[in-house]
Amino acid sequence: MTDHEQFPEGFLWGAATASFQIEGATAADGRGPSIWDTFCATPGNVLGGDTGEPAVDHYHRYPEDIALMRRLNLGAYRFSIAWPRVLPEGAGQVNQAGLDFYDRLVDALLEAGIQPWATLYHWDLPQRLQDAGGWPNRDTALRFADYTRIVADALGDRVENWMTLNEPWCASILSHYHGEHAPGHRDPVAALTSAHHLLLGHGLAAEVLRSTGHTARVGLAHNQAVIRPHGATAEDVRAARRADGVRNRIFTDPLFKGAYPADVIADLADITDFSFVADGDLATVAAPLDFLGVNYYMPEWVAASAKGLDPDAVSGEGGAWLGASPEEVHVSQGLPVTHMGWEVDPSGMFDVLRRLAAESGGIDLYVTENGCAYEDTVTDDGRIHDTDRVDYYEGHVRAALEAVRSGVPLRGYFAWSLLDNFEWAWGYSRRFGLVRVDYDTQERLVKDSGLWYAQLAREGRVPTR
Ligand code: GCO
Repeated sequence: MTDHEQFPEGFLWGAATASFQIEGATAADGRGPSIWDTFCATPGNVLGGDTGEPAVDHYHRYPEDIALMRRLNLGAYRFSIAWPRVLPEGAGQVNQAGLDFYDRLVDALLEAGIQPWATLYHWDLPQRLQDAGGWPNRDTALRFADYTRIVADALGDRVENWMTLNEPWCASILSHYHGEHAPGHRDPVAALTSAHHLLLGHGLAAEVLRSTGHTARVGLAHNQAVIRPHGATAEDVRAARRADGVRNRIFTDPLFKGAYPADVIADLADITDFSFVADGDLATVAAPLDFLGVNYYMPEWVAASAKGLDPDAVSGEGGAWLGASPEEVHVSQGLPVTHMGWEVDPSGMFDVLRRLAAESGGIDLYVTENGCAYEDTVTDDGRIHDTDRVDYYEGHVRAALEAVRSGVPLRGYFAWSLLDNFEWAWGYSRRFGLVRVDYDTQERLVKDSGLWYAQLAREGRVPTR
């Protein structure tokens, strides 16, 4: 047997989920409302009028779901904690029953031999904090640190690996500028202010996690975009630089260099003077991380203008990204797409890992999300032969292995997602699971991709097919 398909000893295989996407039980045991409950309640925001209820009822079915994780041979499970379960009002009175749910979950994971990897914020901000101004309000970062203290005190004796935030770009710019996610605003200043306050919240939470006296490895899960110029022209290269600035470097430069990038400050000068940055903030944000989580799905190509391009390939006219000039656009390359319409290109995974390994100064990297939605069908044999999803995973896992081979300190990989679930603005219409959920019965069924992944996780080598 050759070893060219083999991952290093100890490489961690996991799967990821997020509280609002799977838990359901939105009013159980004293949980308060989150901005996603509010967002879902407004017609037109979420496809089909879907809501977080009942999702996949993981709140009640977690023992069954942990049994599935065992079947998939997972070494780790990345989940998120719902802030409004712990603090229904966002601050103040702790809801012990909500905290107890995570206590039971962590105990059950450890008993099953699965490492719990906890994300503190995967977008379900307590509605009461939104009413007080949400992430554009600096106070939210301080409340996030308070919430972190409560969770770390309760779980820090058993949870070692913590991610403060999931995808700060989504929680700030996608939700406050593009309006696609809760709270659904379209205000560039609010978006940039939110981005800074999320980073500040991350830094403050990191300090809290490190002060508990328990072993805590602190990271965050960042969806670094892989931005490529569509053409080799100076204009397209410039468009790509601008997009990269506001998608990536506006987060990674504060984290790794303790400063906002000068070109981004200049590009955004008409929108903000960055006066939301207070003295000392950037030192807090830039405290060294123990690891970086990388969420990767697809690359993106950008062009300075749609002139001369196939109109069907072009999108985002009039404001493709925050700070874009109205002419700048995204351009699809005609590659195969997933059910999200996202182009499949595993070389983007290799590129993003190489780049972040260089920029993050040698800390451990983990792919904290990678996966795909396809339109699954249950065939007559009662199974789901999702070869498209297996192909996607195989291509990306190979790209991850290539990155490891090239010296990237990649230590693990989490598939998105364990279960089919609530895919945000797409509701339940997009299925990302290794395990299918029948939304009428809540029955779980391991897909072929799940069986493939179970073999990968057991053997630590890419399965032959
Ligand atoms: C994200 C989120 C997940 C999504 C997944 C698929 O990366 O956007 O972390 O919650 O469901 O990425 O879109």
